[in-house]
Amino acid sequence: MKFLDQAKVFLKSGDGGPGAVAFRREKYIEFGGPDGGDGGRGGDVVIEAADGLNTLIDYRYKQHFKAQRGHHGMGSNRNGARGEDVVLRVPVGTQILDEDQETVLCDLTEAGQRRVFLRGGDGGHGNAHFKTPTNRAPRKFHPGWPGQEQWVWLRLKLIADAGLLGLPNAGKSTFLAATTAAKPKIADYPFTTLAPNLGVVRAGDEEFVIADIPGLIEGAHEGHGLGDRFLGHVERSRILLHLIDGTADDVVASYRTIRNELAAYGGNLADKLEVIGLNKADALLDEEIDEKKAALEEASGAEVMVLSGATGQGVQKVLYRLLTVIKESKAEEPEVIHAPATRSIPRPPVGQKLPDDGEMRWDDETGEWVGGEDEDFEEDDLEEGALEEGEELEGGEEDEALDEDGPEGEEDGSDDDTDGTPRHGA
Ligand SMILES: Nc1nc2c(ncn2[C@@H]2O[C@H](COP(=O)(O)OP(=O)(O)OP(=O)(O)O)[C@@H](O)[C@H]2O)c(=O)[nH]1
Ligand SMILES: [Mg+2]
Repeated sequence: MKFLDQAKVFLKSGDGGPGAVAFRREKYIEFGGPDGGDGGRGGDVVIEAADGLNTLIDYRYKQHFKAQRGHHGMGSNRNGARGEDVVLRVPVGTQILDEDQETVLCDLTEAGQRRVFLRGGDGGHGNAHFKTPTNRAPRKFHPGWPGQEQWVWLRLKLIADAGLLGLPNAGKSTFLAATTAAKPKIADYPFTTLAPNLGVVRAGDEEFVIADIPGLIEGAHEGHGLGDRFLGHVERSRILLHLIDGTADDVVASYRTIRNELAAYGGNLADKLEVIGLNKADALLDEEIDEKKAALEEASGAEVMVLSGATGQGVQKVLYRLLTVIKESKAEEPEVIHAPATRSIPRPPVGQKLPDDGEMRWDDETGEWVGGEDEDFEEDDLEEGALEEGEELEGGEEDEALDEDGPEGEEDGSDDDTDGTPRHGA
């Protein structure tokens, strides 16, 4: 399977549906009154962490995700139906980043986790809502609140308990293949592994996940070789297994190269617990093993384990060591990742112009909607609306007649608005 660890996608939640303008019209019931229902809420954009996925490859082919808009309200006080949500299924360990590729907006670390990332716009009120003692037959309605839209980056950081590190050809993929059911490509040339592989190690009742990532070379942090971008995948692991090819002439130089790259990468990688493995022991003479082990122990100041991924020598001991550390670490801190709070933009305050009018904008710095006038919607503002059924329009004419003849004729020219905005034609 192809591995893709980042993708840019466009998300949009559904607009709210417009409210309806309708009047009750029945035989023998004169001036039946407004009965236009409210519009439905737009669908949300939901992000869900799904088990069994380990790539964002799907998002290379489809990049636009739009939730359905809310349905419009109807006569007889029927409210519009809610728009359907759009659900993005992503692998566990996916982060959602802002367009700047730095700000983490959402972090999905557990299977089944669901976040409403962009909320659908609320539906607008139908004319039944605008009925007041002074305007008993309003033709006003609200067009509904717009959905939110945003370009974001999806970035996958695999969550493995243990990360395999080493120079190309150190035998990382061979180790993964020997200890798990994974079948990574193995060959005696550098950069055989081009993308991370995950495998589950089963040790008795226990299991843990290890990640095999492409080999690092000197200068990886400057982009040499495949660079260090795959190090992100072991950033979240609890322990690193640093494999060193025992057949190399200078094992200490191999060790230092990787340690330097970890330090250059930053984050907490260089401080992570590390098990050092002198690998390919089957191809070494006993005195070579002793000599190289001693040199590495001196350079690292830590115990060095001797193993051979090819023959299985020493492998169980290494797994046991990894498992012990992982278990201790899980007992101390069940969750390695502290997910930052999701940031989402609230809808504009009711009674203000929609951003579509070019008058209100979300200001990221103040965290508020800015601009826009404090005025209500007039039906004149709306070119098209919820006037779906022709006969309901006629009802509106009766309503004007009623207004003019009504006892509160002197109040003509202002409607139920608190701000007293003049009505059209006033
Ligand atoms: N003798 C011996 N050879 C090994 C051992 N482990 C791996 N090899 C050989 O070393 C070569 C590289 O092995 P890989 O497992 O592909 O190494 P890698 O670290 O994954 O390499 P990259 O993916 O390029 O970073 C292959 O030819 C393996 O057969 C071992 O324990 N003993
Ligand atoms: Mg490999």
